Amino acid sequence: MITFFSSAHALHAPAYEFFRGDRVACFESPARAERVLHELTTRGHAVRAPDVDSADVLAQVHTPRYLAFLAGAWSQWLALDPRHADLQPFPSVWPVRTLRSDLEPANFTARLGLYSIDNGSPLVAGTWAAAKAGADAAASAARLLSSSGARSAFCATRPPGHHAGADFMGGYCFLNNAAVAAQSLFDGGCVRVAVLDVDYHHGNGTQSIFYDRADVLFASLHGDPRTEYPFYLGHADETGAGAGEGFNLNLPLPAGSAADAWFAALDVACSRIERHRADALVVSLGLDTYADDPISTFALASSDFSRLGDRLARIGLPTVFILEGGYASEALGINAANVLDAFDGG
Ligand code: SP5
Ligand code: ZN
Repeated sequence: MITFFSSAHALHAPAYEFFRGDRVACFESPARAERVLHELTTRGHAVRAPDVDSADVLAQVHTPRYLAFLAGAWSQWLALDPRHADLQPFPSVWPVRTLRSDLEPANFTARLGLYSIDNGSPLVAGTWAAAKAGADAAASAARLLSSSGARSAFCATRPPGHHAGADFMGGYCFLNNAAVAAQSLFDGGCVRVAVLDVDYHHGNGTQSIFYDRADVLFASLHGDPRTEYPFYLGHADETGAGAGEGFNLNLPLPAGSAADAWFAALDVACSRIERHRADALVVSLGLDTYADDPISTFALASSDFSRLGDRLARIGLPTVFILEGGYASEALGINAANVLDAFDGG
């Protein structure tokens, strides 16, 4: 399986995030992608740079004003004060219920809040370039499947994407790479696509982007949002809206769930995907379900990621894998490669 990787990911290297009021080192770090790349090349996987410009498909997935804000955010931050070069901007105010989100404030921090769901997504000078390279990788993987008949491709992307919606960032995510891959697959001739999100956290951004569509089935297994991030979406009663009713499947699992429960839920998701009769599958491959993940509570072992790859191969669809979360950096490469190698062998 071909891996798409851009060294531009390293341009997104924030220095800190917040945890309970304290500054802590970022869980989402450049080392993650480097570990994955190292393990894949050690195992003989072929690696390519992205070769498709995702600008057109990004405009189908995200709003024009959000894309414009994200692309210009760092230079606007610097324009406020040159000393901002060493500081990360964070939102401090948000347009929640009763406040207006249709108007873009002139104030930078107010605009950052308008386009953010949390203060947990640090933005730096290279964020846009890194995120854009990730979206280019997703578009490149989709085109490879559509044009060459390849059965699968992997995007070793960071920052991740599945918490980013049409007009917001959050959860370390800026551009929704899985949505870019799914939308690109339609442009390549697919009529129905399924997105399976196996990250520990619910893929609120991907769900919201496709919530009213019947041609994209979104299925997700994740920590129950009553206790786990992103808290405000991911419940079982979210089944789709309008034409998309019945095309959204959430399988929340209690924090602390063991592998047996997780694989039972995976089977439910895979069966639903098989009924969708999709032309292709996008997998949001978060690896933060691993037992040693520092911010998550599921208990998958490295061998369980091979079992995941086996099960996904049995669906029998052309598949784009997109790296999402996973913060136990030492094991991240092994866990990702276990999924991909089992899929290839299946
Ligand atoms: C893509 C992805 O996996 N995003 C996850 C975003 C999670 N944001 C909340 C992080 C909270 C960190 N809590 C630290 C707990 C340390 N014990
Ligand atoms: Zn996650």
